[in-house]
Amino acid sequence: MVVVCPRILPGCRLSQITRLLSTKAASVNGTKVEVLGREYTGDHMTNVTPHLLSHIGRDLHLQPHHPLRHVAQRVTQHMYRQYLSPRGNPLFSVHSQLHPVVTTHQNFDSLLIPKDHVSRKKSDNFYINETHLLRAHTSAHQSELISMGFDNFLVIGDVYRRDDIDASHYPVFHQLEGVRLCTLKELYGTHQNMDAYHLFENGERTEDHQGVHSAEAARRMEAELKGCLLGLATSLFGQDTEVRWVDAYFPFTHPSWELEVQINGEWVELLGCGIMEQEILANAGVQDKIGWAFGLGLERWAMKLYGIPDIRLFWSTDLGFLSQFRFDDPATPVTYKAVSKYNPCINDISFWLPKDQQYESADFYDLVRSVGGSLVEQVNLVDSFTHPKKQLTSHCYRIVYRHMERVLTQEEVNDVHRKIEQEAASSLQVSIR
Ligand code: FA5
Ligand code: MG
Repeated sequence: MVVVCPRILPGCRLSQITRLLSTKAASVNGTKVEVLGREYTGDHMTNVTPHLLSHIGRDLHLQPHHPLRHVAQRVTQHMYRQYLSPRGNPLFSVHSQLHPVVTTHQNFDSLLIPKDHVSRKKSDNFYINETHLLRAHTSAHQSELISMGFDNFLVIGDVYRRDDIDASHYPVFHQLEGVRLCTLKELYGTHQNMDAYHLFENGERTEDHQGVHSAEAARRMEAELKGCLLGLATSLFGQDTEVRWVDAYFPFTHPSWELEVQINGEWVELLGCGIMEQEILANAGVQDKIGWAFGLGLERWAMKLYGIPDIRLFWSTDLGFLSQFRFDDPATPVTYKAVSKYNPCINDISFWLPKDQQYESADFYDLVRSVGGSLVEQVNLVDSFTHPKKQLTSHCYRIVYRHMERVLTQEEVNDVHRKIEQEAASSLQVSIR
């Protein structure tokens, strides 16, 4: 794999560019840019790099047991519980596999972002060409989904922004978007004199509401939106977690707010939200509804929830990181423990289980921890089979040895591994194979 040119720039020789990395999911080759089976022709706006494209297709939010997936599932479950149809089914649909390449119309125009707005700059986005870019936010899908007839939906996906790389910034992160449109009846329920209530009026735009919205309808929507999101924050972080609302501005919502939470003594933005600009709904063919929307960063929520200190860790393929999230119930409480920067030593151990005695894997895990102490990072059952004739079951465990502060020697590891074998044979009555 040869990476010769950091990005396609005018002045970068074609022969150089054509040797750029080609991955399964996305590649750039000359002026041809391929992303997840779609092909585009690059031009003067193209600034996607092979390194950036290598993130496409990782789909961290869809990977079983990945912390971002656990968080996405918890948000989804919260929304399912909050909003049920009269027949008891969840109202929200989930769209988590939408193609990450969108048009400038989707990412900006459909959201009323002015033509000269700073957020369109080439220096802030990853453009495929003049008309297409890697979505900079999941809001890019709002308009098309509303046009398709969806009233309550979530969009979950990877988003791309040109940014510095440090502990809290990475050019690829994940957002979860929520959109809810309500009719008058859905917002107010059924009252005797429904004529007294209305969603729309022909008034002045104020700090609190758009000119087309009645002040009361806007207030109700705000209360519902904030209630839903505060409920989400307390269900994930606990009742005592301090959060605060901050007034914000987005071209596609008014009024708008951000929700912040404290992480290590600093206020961190968890999401942006607001009452959707009515023009967006009208452009998508919706006349009789009012909408709210929010967009949250899954990494930010996961960092708070699990105490993960660095956004780059989400991309780690190190089992020391991933194994900490290997649980099926996304609500399992977990606090992340730092992974050593030293290389691991991996040793397997196989034994026959005792025939006439109770055996639990948990007993072996305890034994490994008590003999191996801080040298052991992980123990996992990797194979189990029963011999048909002998009627004996064999287990194979993989033990990952790694120290937080120093390199381990193979002899040191072998020594501990032998002790574990001896101890297991004598106290658990297993026969080492
Ligand atoms: C948006 O992207 C809006 N589309 C959100 C929105 C949706 C507002 C619907 C109103 C209605 P913003 O750029 O602030 O806004 O990002 C939203 C959230 O994504 C932030 O609150 C944060 O949680 C997360 N986020 C933003 N930038 C980063 C980053 N560089 N790294 C990690 N997470 C980020
Ligand atoms: Mg923001």
